Amino acid sequence: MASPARSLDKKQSAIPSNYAYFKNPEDSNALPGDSIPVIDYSHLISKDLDQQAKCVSQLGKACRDWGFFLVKNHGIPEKLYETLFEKWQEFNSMSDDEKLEFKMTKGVMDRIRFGSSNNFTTRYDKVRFWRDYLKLFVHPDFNSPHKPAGFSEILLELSTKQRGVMKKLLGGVSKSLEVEESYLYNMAEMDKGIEFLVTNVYLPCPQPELAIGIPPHTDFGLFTMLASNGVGGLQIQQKGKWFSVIAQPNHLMVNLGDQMEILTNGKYKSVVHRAIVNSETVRLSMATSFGPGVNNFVVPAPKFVCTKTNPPAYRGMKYGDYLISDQSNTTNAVTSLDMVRI
Ligand SMILES: O=C(O)CCC(=O)C(=O)O
Repeated sequence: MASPARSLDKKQSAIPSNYAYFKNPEDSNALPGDSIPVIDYSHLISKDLDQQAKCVSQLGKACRDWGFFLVKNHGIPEKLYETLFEKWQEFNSMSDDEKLEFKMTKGVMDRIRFGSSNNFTTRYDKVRFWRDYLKLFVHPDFNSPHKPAGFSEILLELSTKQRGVMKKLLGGVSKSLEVEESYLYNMAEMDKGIEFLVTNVYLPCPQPELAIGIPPHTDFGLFTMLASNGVGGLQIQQKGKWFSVIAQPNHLMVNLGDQMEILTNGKYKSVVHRAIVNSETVRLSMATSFGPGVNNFVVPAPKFVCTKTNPPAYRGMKYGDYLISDQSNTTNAVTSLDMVRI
């Protein structure tokens, strides 16, 4: 289970050939993401209704134009993320034997799953990815490794705080679609919603222009909130062009996912993104995907469908089945949406 990225000799100047992803090194390049929208969360929850309405309109524009935005002033202390990343690094520095109990045993619905590269690292990957991960289901039931000491506590605290931010953001997204604040939350039965948390580590890579951390993909949930240790690496696609997201202190990065595209009948799109690597610095990230309840049958919501002028563009599917199918993907398809597109 040792990740080859981890066992590389420090002086080694080339990646193992099964990590070569980019045929043309220039394909890892991207435009600077300085025009990516930034949402001021304090305005979204402001008592000043004009300020709030302006923010909702910015949020709607970000969802329509980018399927992605940064969130500042979200109120979650930066220190919590720093502690989380310290604990995540402590986890990574445990021996392979110590981590063995967290390896996937039954399948992608394992509540705790540690691994390297993709979900099925040895059986299916043609090209391996330059990352190790820990995947946890943290809602409706909270699951976490019991070591190192303090890891579980910080994961729970962050996940609880992020859920509060998620609820407000989803309310803002609903309002931007001119439906009541609780509309998307209720349609997706978010009280029972699946929250799937992934911590990633991307070690310095001797040939970052050839390797990739995570290849282009969309996320399966409604939206994903991402925090990092301040090292850049996330790139998003807009109109066929790649943009590098600038990692700004204590800004959350939010990308819309497949269930948002389905529920809104394509008004808001799930954004394609990827993680690239660098040769200098360890990059750490924590991605939290907020999705509907496991048994929620997700279809385009009635308010976004009109049989004559705007028929449903997606078939319905139970969210639990969608998630399993997405995570079991053996073809490395960019998006699972193709399963349900009409
Ligand atoms: O680490 C990142 O920037 C991206 C993470 C991601 O896309 C994922 O975990 O699915």
